[in-house]
Amino acid sequence: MIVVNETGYLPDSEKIAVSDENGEFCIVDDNERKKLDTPIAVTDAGYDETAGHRVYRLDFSDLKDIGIYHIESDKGEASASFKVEPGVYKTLKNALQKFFYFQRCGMTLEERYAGPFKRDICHQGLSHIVGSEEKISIPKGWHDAGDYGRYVSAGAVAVAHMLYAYELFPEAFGDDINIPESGNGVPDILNECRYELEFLSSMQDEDGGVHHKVTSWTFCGFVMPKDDDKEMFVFPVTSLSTADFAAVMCIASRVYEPYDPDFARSCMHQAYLAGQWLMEHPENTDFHDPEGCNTGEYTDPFDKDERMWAYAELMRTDYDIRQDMDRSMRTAGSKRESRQEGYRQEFVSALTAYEESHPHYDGRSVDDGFGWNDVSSFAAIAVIFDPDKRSGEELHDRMTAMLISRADEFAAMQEGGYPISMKKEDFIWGSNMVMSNRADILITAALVLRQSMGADDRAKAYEKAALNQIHYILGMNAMDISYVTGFGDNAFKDPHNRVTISDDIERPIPGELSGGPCILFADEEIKKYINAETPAQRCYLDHHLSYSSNEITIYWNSSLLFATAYFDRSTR
Ligand code: G3I
Ligand code: 9MR
Ligand code: ZN
Repeated sequence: MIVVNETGYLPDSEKIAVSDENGEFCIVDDNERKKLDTPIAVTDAGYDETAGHRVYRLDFSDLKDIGIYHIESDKGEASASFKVEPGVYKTLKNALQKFFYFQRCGMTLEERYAGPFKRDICHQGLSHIVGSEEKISIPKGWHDAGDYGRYVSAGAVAVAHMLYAYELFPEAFGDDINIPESGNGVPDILNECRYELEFLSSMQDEDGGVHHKVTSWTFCGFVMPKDDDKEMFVFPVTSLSTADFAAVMCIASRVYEPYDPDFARSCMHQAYLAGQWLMEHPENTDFHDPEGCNTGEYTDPFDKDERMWAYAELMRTDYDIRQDMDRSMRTAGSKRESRQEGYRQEFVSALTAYEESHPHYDGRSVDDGFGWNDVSSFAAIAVIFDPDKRSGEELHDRMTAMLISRADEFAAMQEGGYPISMKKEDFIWGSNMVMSNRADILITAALVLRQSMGADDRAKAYEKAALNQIHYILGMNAMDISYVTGFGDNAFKDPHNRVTISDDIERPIPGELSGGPCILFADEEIKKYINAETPAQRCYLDHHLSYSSNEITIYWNSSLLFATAYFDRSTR
């Protein structure tokens, strides 16, 4: 077996493939149908416990010419084919983003945008507030995943991945990915996120608290969205959702300001209200499904990181919305200063609590802080990239150290076996997001090193490590599978996605990232195929019934979109 990134490699980047046996290897040019004499350096990287085989790393970085190739061995093995070209990740990037359009709730997907995946409008009814007689309208938003629920923490995290990517490297994002808003002069990433932000906005109560989720009481069957006629419920307010909401509304108020100041102002106002609610409710409200309800919980026994993120963003962004939007006015006003001091104190107390009881409750080797259950790295980004350094030097340095030390740990993990930053225990539900989040942290750390520390060599090493994570996801793994639909000779085909299961179209929607290998034995289907001896990387089943290893969801796609957009930022 020879495994490669089946999408391809950038001409000037390091190029690594993996073989499970030693031998002589050569590159074959698929167009010319001839063997090349480009050298391939083979290193024995030792036995990889997560893969269950010995790893031989094949370095073919000397291959720089644009083309389509594959690798062959003297033992008769052949890899999938791959491209080498400067814009090699562009189509992938756009498909990962277009995925969000396909997840839109409450909208007819028209053929001119959706092609064969056109579908009727869904979930138009009012939603019943749990514990009251009241019914309200909760419009728009993205279906979370293979189910049709809409969950605030999940949505906020997906939007954060996308809006931080946009803030950090805006040059990666165009206005032409063929969604209904394309060509309106606003980058499509902002158009897409706005669809979710308007949903989020409707989840806030008048007192600032934000409801946890809107879903049916139990998951619907394998039907198209329009045929899901179960009653929808709005579940209680939680501190987790309120904090995530506050943070993401702050980011929104910054990035939409040049395009739509009124919308930006209303995001800031809602963030402010959420912040007030958090201060008045210092306890974690957590969330558990009530009796008989089985839709996603997104439960989290620890909300200090969410609060830390909210206060970091409020400290950075808050301005007096009663004043004009003029930037010069923003810096005036003592009220804002005293509010900021309040946020700062709350931030420090949440950060201290976080540092003292570092959770690790989901069993991973190192937290990335870039997913729905730990958002600490988002807080780091909010502080580190604040051009006004409103947190002050000391906190700025502390958050920088947090981020860099995570990146260092991830980079160090790539020493032996597959060049990936993963240990066995990291292959939990959504392991491809763990993989991809670590790429995102490595990228963010590279940006910090370049921008403020001038440490170019270290930044390059982080970028190289981040690309290896992407190579794994796109095919360089022990399953010899690409975990993005439509990308690669061996792309997975049978996601746990109710739309795909019921749309009568043979192929899946392209650009969906699978959750990936999961060692938790968490669905009946995969239990038939894995046991305690199965190597972590192989605890995967390309079957729609295996929701613990083969579902798709918004915050997995957005995580990979972050990394992919970074490596495609100059070829828009
Ligand atoms: O808290 C335990 C910890 O004590 C233990 O050490 C560790 C290892 O077993 O597990 C920890 O909890 C895990 C939790 O994720 C936190 O990471 C659970 O086992 C694991 O089952 C849980 O998986 C989540 C899954 O929902 C089930 O709740 C996934 O992260 C989450 O992405 C997924 O989200 C679902 C939504 O609920 C519904 N919509 C689809 C979406 C994607 O599958
Ligand atoms: O489709 C559901 C998926 O979105 C969730 O991630 C998963 C775990 O909560 O549950 C799936 O729904 C299954 C349910 O939990 C049990 N009965 C079968 C459902 C469809 O496979
Ligand atoms: Zn819907």
